[in-house]
Amino acid sequence: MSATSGSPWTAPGARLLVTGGAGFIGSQFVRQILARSDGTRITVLDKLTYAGSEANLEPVRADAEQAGRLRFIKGDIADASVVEQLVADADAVVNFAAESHVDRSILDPEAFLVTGVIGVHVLLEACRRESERVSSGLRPSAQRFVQVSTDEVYGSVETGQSLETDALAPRSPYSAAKAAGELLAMSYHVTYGIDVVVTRGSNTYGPYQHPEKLIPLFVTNALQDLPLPLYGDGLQRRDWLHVADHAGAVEHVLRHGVAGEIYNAPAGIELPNREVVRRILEATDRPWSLVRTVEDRPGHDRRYAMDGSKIEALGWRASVGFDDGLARTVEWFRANEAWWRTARSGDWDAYYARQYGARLAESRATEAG
Ligand code: NAD
Ligand code: TDX
Repeated sequence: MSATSGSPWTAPGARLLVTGGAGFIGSQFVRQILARSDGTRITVLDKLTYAGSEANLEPVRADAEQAGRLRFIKGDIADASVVEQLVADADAVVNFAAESHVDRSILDPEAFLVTGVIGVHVLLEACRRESERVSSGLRPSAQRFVQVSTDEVYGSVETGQSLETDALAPRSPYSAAKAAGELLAMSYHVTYGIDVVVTRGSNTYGPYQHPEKLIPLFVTNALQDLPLPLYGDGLQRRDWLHVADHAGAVEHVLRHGVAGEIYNAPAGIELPNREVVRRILEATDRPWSLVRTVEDRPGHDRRYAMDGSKIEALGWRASVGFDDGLARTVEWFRANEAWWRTARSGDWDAYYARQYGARLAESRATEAG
C-alpha cells in the first residue's frame, strides 16, 4: 500500500490546483490527467508569461467532458489575494510555476526570484492557513504540496550520479531560485507539518516546449534553415526526459510519495549536446553546416546526472526512449508550425538579438560530431 492511499488527492473526484499549468510540463500534466476521465478536477493558476499559453490546454477544451473538469485562472502565485481561495478549494497543490530558462536568468534574474521564492512562499503560507483550519476542525483533511524542482539544484556534476541527500550547489540564478524554493517548501514541512513532497526532474523535451530551450530551438531553427548556436565545445552532458515521463513522475510522487521526501526523476539517457544536435539534424534532414560554435553560457554547468533508485523503489521509471521521443517531437513541431510561430513572436526577436546577436556575429563553423 502506498504511503498516501486513501488521501483526498488520490480519491476519485480529487481537486488539484496546478500552478504553471499552461506551461510546457504543467500543461502535459493537466492534459494527461484529465484525458483519463477518472473524475479528477483541476484548477490551473497561471500568469501567462511569455512562456505560458492557453493554447497548450486546447486539447482539453476540445473535449466537453474534460473541459468540464478544468477551470483556468489567470493570475500570479505571488499574489496572496488570488492564491488563498484557490488553495483553500484544493486537495493538493502541484507547483510547476517558475521562470524556467537559464539564459534568461543570466540576463535578468529578478523575475526568477519573485516567482521562485516569493511565489512559493505565498503558496506555502496559504497551505499553512489551511493546515491550521484542519487543526481547529474547520477543514476535514490535510493537503499535499508538490514542489516541482530540478536536477540543476545539484550544480555541475563532473562524475557519478546525484543522490537526493547530496548537498545543493546551484550555479545560475535560475537554479539558485529553484533551490531556494524547494528548501522553503521543506522548511514548511519541518516547521509547520505541511505535507510536502519535492521532485527533481532532469532535462525535459517534447511537444509544446517553448522554442527558447535547446531541442525546440534547434528543431525550429533547422526547419527554417537558420543557424544552430552551439555553446562552447558542445560537450556538456544532459539526461533527456520526455515530457510525458516527467509529468508521470510528478503524478506518481503526488500519489505515492512520502511526506517530507525528495525524489530524483531521471531518464537515464545521458548525451553530450553535440550528439543531441546530430540527431536533430538527422530527424529534420538538415546538414551539419547549420551548426555554429558560439560563445559559451557563463557558468555553464558541464553535466547533470541523477541516481533514480529512490523513485524506482516507489514504483516509477521513465519509459520513453530518446530516438522515439525525439522523432515524435520533431513530428509535432512540423505539424504545429502555427503554435511555434506564435511562441516565436512577441518579445522573441528582442530576446533572440540580445542572447544570440553578438554570439552569431562572432560564431565559427564547427567540426561534425
Ligand atoms: P515553462 O516556462 O514552460 O512554464 C512555466 C509556466 O509557469 C508558464 O505557463 C508561466 O506562464 C507560468 N508562470 C511563471 N511565473 C508564474 C507566476 N508568478 N505565477 C503563475 N504562473 C507563472 O516551464 P516548464 O519547462 O514547463 O517547467 C515547469 C517546472 O518544471 C518549472 O518549475 C521548472 O523549474 C521545472 N523543471 C523544468 C525542466 C525542463 O527541462 N523544462 C526540468 C526540470 C524541472
Ligand atoms: O542555444 C543554445 N545552445 C546550447 O548549446 C541553448 C538554448 C542551449 N545550449 C546548451 C546549454 C545546455 O548545455 O544545451 C543544453 C541544454 O540547454 P537548455 O535547453 O537551456 O537547458 P538547461 O540549461 O540544461 O536547463 C533545462 O533543464 C533543467 C531547463 O531549461 C530547466 O528548466 C530545467 O530545470
